[in-house]
Amino acid sequence: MRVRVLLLLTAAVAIEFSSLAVAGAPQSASSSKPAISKIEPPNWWVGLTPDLMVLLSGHGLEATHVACNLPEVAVRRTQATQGGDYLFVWLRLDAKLRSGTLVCHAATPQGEASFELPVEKREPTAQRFHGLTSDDVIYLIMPDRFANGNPANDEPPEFPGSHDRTEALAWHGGDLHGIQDHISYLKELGVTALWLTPVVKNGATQDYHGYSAVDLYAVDPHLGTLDDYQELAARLRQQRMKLFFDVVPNHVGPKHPWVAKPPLPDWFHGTLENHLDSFSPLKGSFYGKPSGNASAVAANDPFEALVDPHAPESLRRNLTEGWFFGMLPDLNTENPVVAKYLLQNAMWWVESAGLDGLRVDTFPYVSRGFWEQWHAGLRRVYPNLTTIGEVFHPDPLVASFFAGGRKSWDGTDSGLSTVFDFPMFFALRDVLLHGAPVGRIANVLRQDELYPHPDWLVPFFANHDVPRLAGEPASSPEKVLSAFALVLTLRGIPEIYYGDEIGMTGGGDPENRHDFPGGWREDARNAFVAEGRTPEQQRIFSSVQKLLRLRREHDALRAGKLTHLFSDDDSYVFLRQTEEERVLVVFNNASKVRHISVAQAHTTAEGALHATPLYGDGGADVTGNELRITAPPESVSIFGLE
Ligand SMILES: [Ca+2]
Ligand SMILES: [Ca+2]
Repeated sequence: MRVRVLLLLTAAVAIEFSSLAVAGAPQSASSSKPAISKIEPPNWWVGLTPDLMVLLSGHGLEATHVACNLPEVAVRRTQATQGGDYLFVWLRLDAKLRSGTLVCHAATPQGEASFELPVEKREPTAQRFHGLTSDDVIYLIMPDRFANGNPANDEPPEFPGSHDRTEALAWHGGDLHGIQDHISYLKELGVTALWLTPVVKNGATQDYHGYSAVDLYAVDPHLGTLDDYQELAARLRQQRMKLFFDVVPNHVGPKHPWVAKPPLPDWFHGTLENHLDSFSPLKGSFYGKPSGNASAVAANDPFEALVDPHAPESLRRNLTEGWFFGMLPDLNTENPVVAKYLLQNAMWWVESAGLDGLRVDTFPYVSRGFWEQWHAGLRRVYPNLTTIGEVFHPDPLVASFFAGGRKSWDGTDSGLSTVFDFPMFFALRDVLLHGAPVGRIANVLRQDELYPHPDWLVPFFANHDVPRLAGEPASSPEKVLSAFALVLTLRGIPEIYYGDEIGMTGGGDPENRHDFPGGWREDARNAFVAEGRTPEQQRIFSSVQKLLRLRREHDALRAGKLTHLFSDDDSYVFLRQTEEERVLVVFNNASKVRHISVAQAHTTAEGALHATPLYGDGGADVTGNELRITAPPESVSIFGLE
């Protein structure tokens, strides 16, 4: 209950509340001269927000008086914490403020320290912050594993021993320059938007994945610099491609300096010594679920209790306040000061690089009240920004609960643009690899009604957290191509995972994160170019490229209404339709050829007299009364219907 009450308070009152909480904490008076070692954010922009909260790190910052040089900037209040090792400064930025460098002096009885905060003009916004549409296809890259554009940063001096390509869990040397060097490859493939796993600075030799931040305002030196990130974003924009930042408001890395010394006593949920574990206490039997997990890949945690209006708070708290894996420090997103820090941080990345969206990690593990406020703050400045939440769960009822666009029983609208279509992911994997009925696909689609914007769902068959599809024992190149064809023709904004377009193999993490062959100068083969691919790699690449081209050429595949024509244990036939065209997609999962007849009357195929093959080896004979379809084993075929 405390969480809900806090969030209902106005920001100003809530800040006072947190200051009261701090007043009671033991703090030793500092006698050292003031020193400032870090300022967050390091810069800001004119006209972005009417106020700004600055977090200074250093020493001797207690009993501080802060004054700044620009008359348009007022210091509203300050608060020193941790015996003067942190100082929060709340600034009001007058609308008359023009660009300049704010120089502030922090004076204490022991001396004086100063800090500078450049406040810049915003770049023209016309080409930035567009957000996604169904014209887009997202390509997920783990930057350490894609291409090494700058061998000089492979092992930054502050991280000795961190680089070793022979170690699956070490840094491999891929970087932002490497991605920039291969924009032409991505254009040739036909994807339009990049989602990079987190580029923020991480702290441990095994944190190549980026999800263990130690500095939320810096690019990891293995990957490059902020300039490199901004240059990559600009080069992508020139090519009309979009860029997504992977944001993790739920937690930071265990080595973040905050863990030993939090800026506020309740900066985290709990402490290093005493915290909850995100492991959900919810047992399957609570809701009468059969024991065992029939799905190919288990969900992160049962999120059912978060969705259930009748569940007791005790079933939810581990999930939203527990430390992820029991080890990742969980930010106290109910504290308005933490919430302000996280909102400003997200805005800083979006503004710094002109981003089109944010992929939001571990979405259910953060309270919905936080998301509502966070999204409201972002949308005030970036109304078109797309946010995609990770809700790792097979049930559309659970996944849809977290999508924004309407208030749920808790009176909260998460504000999230959309979610990854994990239910479709689970269905596709079960169908392709584990003999589940193909009808599972239609079963996921029939529940689209649950989502405020089903056309924005992000269908996918792989990401960095699950085994490569081509690496699964029951897989085959045909199954990989079926997965691509389905994901690229079903409704929504598809996401594909780097390297799947050449059939990269590998099991679970970290084997699903191998280096893209040819991304390193010393690689024997360069699969970024046709002559460097094996015949099998080239076959998959050409088919994916063709599917992406078809998607570009046919409005119906991007924006058309989807209707089922046929569905059973082995096959699914559906139609995508706009006012101008109809496109027929036929999926046969059986190991033998299939002949399917579909009566056209009272279906969206009514009136069609001809089918033009667009993709695949299937056949379709259209009589006007009946579609007579021949579907090869383990295949997808696509036809235009006239
Ligand atoms: Ca490098
Ligand atoms: Ca949390």
